[in-house]
Amino acid sequence: MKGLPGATVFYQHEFIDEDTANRWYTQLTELETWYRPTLSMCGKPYVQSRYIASYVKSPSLNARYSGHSVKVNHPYPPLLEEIQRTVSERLGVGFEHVLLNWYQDGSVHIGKHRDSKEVIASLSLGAKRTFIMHPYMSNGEKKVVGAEVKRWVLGNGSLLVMQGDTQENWKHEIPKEPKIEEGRISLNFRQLVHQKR
Ligand SMILES: O=C(O)CCC(=O)C(=O)O
Repeated sequence: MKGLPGATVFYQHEFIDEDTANRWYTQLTELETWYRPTLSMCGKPYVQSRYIASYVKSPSLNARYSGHSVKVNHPYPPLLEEIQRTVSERLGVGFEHVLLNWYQDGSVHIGKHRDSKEVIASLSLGAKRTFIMHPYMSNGEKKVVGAEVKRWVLGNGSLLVMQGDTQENWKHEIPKEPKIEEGRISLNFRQLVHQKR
């Protein structure tokens, strides 16, 4: 992806075909493990607007985001095995963990944040949503000189890969888009997980 100095980001708009993306979206909404995570900010609990579900390949692994533990499930259901196999085979990268985010409509969002440094491959299913990358600021200065905010639309069946120094130098978000009535699920495959439970 051009225009993102200090980041290594790949984006493919039609990674999987629309029929498969729609079928996977509908089937994934039926998972029984969805829940809304609670983050604690300044000692107060905040229930997040999106539902998440998380699976690990090995029961000895766990996952944390923004310093918070995520409820992990094991084993992967067959559909998630199939989806992860498709992504891994096409990229030539194995993954140990998947975090699913379900944005039920455009009022559901995820704020600006950075993730851990491992390769993250993110498959989008359902409604198109805007993705925004913001230069990371440290002591009032951009970590990468000349970096500017970049936004584009993540399509149904698209794949986004972030790796290298991306998380060091950039934040990302999915902002609210109140006019969007349809839902979107993102599957975020990671190599993660080096902390034992
Ligand atoms: O839904 C997405 O595409 C982004 C998800 C994300 O940034 C995260 O789970 O940390």
